[in-house]
Amino acid sequence: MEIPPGMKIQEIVSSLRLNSHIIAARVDGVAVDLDRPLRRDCALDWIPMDSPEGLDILRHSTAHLMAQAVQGLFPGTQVTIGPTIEDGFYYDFNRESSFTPEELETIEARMRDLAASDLKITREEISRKKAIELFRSLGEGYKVAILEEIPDDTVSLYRQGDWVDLCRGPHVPATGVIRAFKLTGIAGAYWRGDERNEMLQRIYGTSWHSEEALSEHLRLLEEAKKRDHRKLGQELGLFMVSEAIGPGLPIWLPKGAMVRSILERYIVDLERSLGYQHVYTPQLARTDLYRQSGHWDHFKDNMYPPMRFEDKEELVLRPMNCPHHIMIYRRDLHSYRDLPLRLAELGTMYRYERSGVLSGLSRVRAMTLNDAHIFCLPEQIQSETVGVLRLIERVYRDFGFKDYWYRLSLRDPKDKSKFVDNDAMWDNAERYLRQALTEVGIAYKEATGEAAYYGPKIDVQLNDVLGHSETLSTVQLDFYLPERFGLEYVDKDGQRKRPVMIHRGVISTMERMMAFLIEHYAGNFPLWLSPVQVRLMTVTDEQKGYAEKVLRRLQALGWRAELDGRNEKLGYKIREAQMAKIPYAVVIGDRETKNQTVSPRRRGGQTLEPMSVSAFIELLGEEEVARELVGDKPTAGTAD
Ligand code: TSB
Ligand code: ZN
Repeated sequence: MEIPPGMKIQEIVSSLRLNSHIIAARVDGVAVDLDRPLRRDCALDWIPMDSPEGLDILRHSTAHLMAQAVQGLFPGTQVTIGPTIEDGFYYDFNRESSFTPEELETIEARMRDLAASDLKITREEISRKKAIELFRSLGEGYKVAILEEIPDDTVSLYRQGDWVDLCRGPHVPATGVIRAFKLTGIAGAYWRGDERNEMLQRIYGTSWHSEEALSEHLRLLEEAKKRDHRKLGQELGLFMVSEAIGPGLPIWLPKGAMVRSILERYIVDLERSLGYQHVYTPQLARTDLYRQSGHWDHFKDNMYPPMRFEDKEELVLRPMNCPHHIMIYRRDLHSYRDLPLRLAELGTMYRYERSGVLSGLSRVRAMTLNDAHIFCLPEQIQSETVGVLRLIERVYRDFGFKDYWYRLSLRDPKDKSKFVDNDAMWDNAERYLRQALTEVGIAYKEATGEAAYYGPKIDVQLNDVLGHSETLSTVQLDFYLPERFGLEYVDKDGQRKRPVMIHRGVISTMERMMAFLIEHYAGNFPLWLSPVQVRLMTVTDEQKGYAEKVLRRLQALGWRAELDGRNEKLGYKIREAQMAKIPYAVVIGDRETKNQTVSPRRRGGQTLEPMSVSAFIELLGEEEVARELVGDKPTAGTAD
């Protein structure tokens, strides 16, 4: 088709009868509005609404729609910024009072009206000076502040009806395109994210290309809310965070501590069986140790500041355990025959994470890592890396993790401050990791800029119900620290050579693992991980003697059992056990007492026939060994 100069992209869309899902276009790779006229030869691509880029534009336009509704409903409210985020958007407003849930509904209704009016969305370019005058006259001080920092002479405005915003765009052609949206939350946020600034009112929302996509997303949000480890951790008495102690410094309550100690025993036993040697090292070290390791140069932003005593020694809380293990390696002169040396530790460490990124147990400031450093010969790199990958796969099978993927995390060659500068070293290390992944037959995605400062890594990313992923396991290949600390071994030929280090974490930090487990099982821990495995319950006081006998027998065999002998209705006791997500509620009534049996009931609701105590113990034993969830719907389905 012949396109006369000046023809608008929208006209091309119409004349080609392209589907109405095209909401923007790319001209020579740059995303633009459909309203844009074409003036010269160019490459033209379509941006459909249901593509990632299309959804982003749609969400951005929905943020504008929301701001228009808010300013129409609440005059005097100032707009600040309104970006898109994963699956949605927010807009921060300056308003005296915070928004209420009822007001969100009113705003949503107004947005629907504005969408129904199908207001045309138009772009306008004006000088920065004019824009400053305009927003000043509208009383929008924040926009003026933003404009004053923009270096460009011209800026773009977007108008819909009588509402205007400063924006780069692009946007959908008209408000009528915005159909499937929902406002999802309210929060406070500081202007420019700085707590010294005033608090603004943030409204979150989500927007989709179809009603079906929206309702599926809302369903997943509900599911995620039910599984949220912060909520379940509180309800099930697993952990707490105390304002008085500090953010990011979680407290493990007795039940959570029980799960943790099971995890620790599990992984330590498994590692010992694979030739790892466990050690204990302190959580403090001289700052100089971290100067030598390079943490001070490359990881300082995540470190707590040093402590000094009488100007003598300067100590820091360690952000990683590697240098301590390196000192253990250096204690002896190693022969090639001693390698690989696999030093492991449940190593407690401290990282200064910004308060905005802290979340329950999954991102904290005080944490204990299932850490190990493998010191090996260059010719052992491949087999050691493969060994770790196989260990990860084995562990994931035991926990029933299925929704995960591998990421090869590489440095960003342009970022010389975050990654040590040695091209040959990085290329070499990368090659080894790729070979190991290939040997195990693992597919992976690459991610630039995600490496450790000392080397590339293989990260294992676990997805949550919303499809967001976070790193659990990691395998990192390091030629750098052995060099920094002058590590050596004596080779076959009598020559001293440099060993290589593999840093690895399998079940990650106890904190992050616990967060994952709570969400993965929706609080329904399988028998082997349950803090309380069995709760016996009497029907009346008359069965107490027998019930206590059964309790002692179970406990003597190491089962985590308790007795609910309260004077409450049986139905009530069963419900409570179910709320506490205990795998077995075992009823002991008259019949059971007479026949010396028990009547177990599984957490999912399944009632078993009365059986002898030995039969019940045997059943428990089999279930614990299998490690699988029995009588529950763990990963799929709903949380309750
Ligand atoms: C594996 N030196 C290596 C170690 O030898 C190291 O510390 N690597 S790390 O920095 O990647 O951290 C290891 C793991 O700890 C990460 O993969 C992640 O699962 C977990 N982790 C990192 N930061 C946090 C945090 N703030 N809260 C909870 N867990 C974290
Ligand atoms: Zn390490």
